[in-house]
Amino acid sequence: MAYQLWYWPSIQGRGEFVRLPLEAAGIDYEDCARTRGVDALIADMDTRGPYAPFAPPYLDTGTMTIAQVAHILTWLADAHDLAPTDEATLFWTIQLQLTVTDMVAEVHNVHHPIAGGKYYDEQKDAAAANAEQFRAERMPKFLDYFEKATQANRGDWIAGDRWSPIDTSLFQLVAGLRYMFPKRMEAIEDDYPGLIALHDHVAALPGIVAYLASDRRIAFNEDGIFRHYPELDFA
Ligand SMILES: N[C@@H](CCC(=O)N[C@@H](CS)C(=O)NCC(=O)O)C(=O)O
Repeated sequence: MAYQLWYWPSIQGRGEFVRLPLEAAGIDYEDCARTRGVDALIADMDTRGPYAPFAPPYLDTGTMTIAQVAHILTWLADAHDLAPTDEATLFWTIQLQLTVTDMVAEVHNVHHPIAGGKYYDEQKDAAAANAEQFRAERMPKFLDYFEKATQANRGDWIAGDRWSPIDTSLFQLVAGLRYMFPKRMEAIEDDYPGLIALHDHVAALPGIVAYLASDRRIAFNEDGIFRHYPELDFA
């Protein structure tokens, strides 16, 4: 039976971090809110009682429902034999994935520094200030950390000789930052050769090539996490 992935249907958002390894591994899934509509997602969350996820994305495996991106990816990697087999390496890749979650939250707060429930237009001044410190301090700090992680392994991937979900997540991070901050990324990308090589290796995976060319890949847009507001992007 195909897994049911539930996520907002019009954005890449956090759901993309789950879609990518499903696509790369050729795992059968239904992107339910895209096939059934956004009201179906809201209704579905309501049916899950005390076990309801706090927020999408969540994956219904047929026997249980898992929310939180890093948690979903840990389960998927284990269930589909994608995870590093060595325990220390496995826990390190989960640690990296949780750090991706942290960075994604900060990326979101760049354009929503005051309140997630308010529009960007209502917090533009605070967003400009937040973007400035994000570009100058947080972005290089996170990217330095991930770049160093790419040095742990001689091969094409973060760990071992095959990709795992942290690789597809780092691909998405690079792709998203390039969309959101094209000027800033162009200025600093050369500092991250390992990360850019990793991005390119993921982009060349057959499942990812097919996915990116398909209409299943939603274009980046200004409703998602990685939003391009030119007034927030400087080298
Ligand atoms: N830490 C969670 C965050 C989930 C999350 O914030 N989902 C967003 C969409 S990207 C949402 O729908 N949030 C609704 C809310 O926080 O009320 C994860 O990584 O899955």
